[in-house]
Amino acid sequence: MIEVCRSHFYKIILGLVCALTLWQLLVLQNVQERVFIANFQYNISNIVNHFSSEKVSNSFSLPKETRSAGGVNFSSFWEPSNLYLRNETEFGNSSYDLCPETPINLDGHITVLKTSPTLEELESHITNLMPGGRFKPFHCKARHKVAIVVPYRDRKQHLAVFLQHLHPFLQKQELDYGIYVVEQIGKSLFNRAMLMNIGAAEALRQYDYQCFIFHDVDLLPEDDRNIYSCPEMPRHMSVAVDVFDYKLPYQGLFGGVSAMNRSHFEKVNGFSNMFWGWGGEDDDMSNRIRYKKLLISRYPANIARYVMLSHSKAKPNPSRFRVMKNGAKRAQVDGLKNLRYKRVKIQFMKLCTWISVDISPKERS
Ligand code: NGS
Repeated sequence: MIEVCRSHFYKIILGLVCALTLWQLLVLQNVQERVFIANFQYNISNIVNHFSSEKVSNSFSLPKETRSAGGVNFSSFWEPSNLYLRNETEFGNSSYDLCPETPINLDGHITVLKTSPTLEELESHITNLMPGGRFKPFHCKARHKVAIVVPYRDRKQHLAVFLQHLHPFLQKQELDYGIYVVEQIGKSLFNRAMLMNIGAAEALRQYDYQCFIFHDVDLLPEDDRNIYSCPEMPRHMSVAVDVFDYKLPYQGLFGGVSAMNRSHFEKVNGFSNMFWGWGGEDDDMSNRIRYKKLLISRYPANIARYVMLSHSKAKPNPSRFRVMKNGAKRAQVDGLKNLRYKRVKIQFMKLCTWISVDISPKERS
C-alpha cells in the first residue's frame, strides 16, 4: 500500500516539474519573439531614415501614398508600426489582460532631479526601450497609446534631465508610449505650435497613437498620479508649477504641458502655424477648444505639480495679439490643414525619436 502511494507521489512530482518547464519555455519564447519584433522594427526604421530632406505637407493622417527614394519603391516598407501591430495581435498582447485602470505601483509624490548625465551617458542607463524611445508594458496590454511631443531647440542638457525623469515616470503608468523630439533648425524665430503639429503628424506616421501630450522640455512632473493619458476633454496638465508658487496663473491657460486625444486635435485643426516667437499660441489653442464647444479639464493642483528647469526668458512675440484676432475664422484654415515643413532628418535614437525640421518660410512655399 505504502509502495503504491509512494510511486503515485513521485509521478505527481514528475508531472508538476514537466508542467513548470513547459510553461517557462512558452514564456521564454514569447520574450524572444518580442525582442525579434523590436529588432525587426529597428531595421525597418533604418530604411525609413533614408527619407531625409523631404518636404511634407498635409501629412496629418497616416500616409497611404507610394513614396520613393533613389528610384526604389519603399511603399511596402513605409508603415513599420503596422508590421509591429500585426505581429503583436497575432501572438503577443492578445493573450494579456488590459493593464489596471489605475496603475498599482504609483508612489504619489516623486523625487525630481534637476541634473543628469549627458544624453549619451544616459543612453547606457535606460536600456529597456525600443528604438525611437518607444515602450510598452510587458505584463499587461496598455490602455493608452500616447505620443509625447516635445518642441525643441538648443536645450540638450534640459532634454537629458527631461528624458531621465520621463521614461521611468511613464513606464510606471503602464503606457504604450513614444517620445518625439521635434527640433527646429535654421534661424527663424521659434515656432512652438507648429513643431507640435509636426510632432503629432510624424508620430502618426510611426504608430497608431490615440493621444498626444504636448510637453515643454523644461517641465518635470512631481507626482506620478498625474496620468499621461487623454481623457474625455482636452486636459491642461501643468496646473501647479513651482516658479508660479504652485498656482494656476489664469483659468484659460493651456501652455506648458497639455493633453489632447487624436479626434479632438483633428477637430480643432491642431495648433496655429502663425505664432513665431514667444507667447500666444497656447491661448489660441485654448480658444480653438472653446470654439468647438470642448472644455479644458484639469487634475487637482496637488497632483498636477511640476518643477520648471531654469532658463532665460525668450523675447515675447510683439505680433501675438494681432495674430490672435479673428481666431475662429483663421482656425478653419491655419493648422493641420495647411501644415508644410521640410523634414531634414529623422533618427530613431535610444531614448527618443528625433525629428529635425526646417520650417522657415522658404521651405514651406
Ligand atoms: C501668457 C501667454 C502664454 C503663456 C502664458 C504663461 O501671457 O502664451 O503667459 O507663460 N500669452 C500671451 O502672451 C498672449 S509662462 O509664464 O508660463 O512662460 O503660456
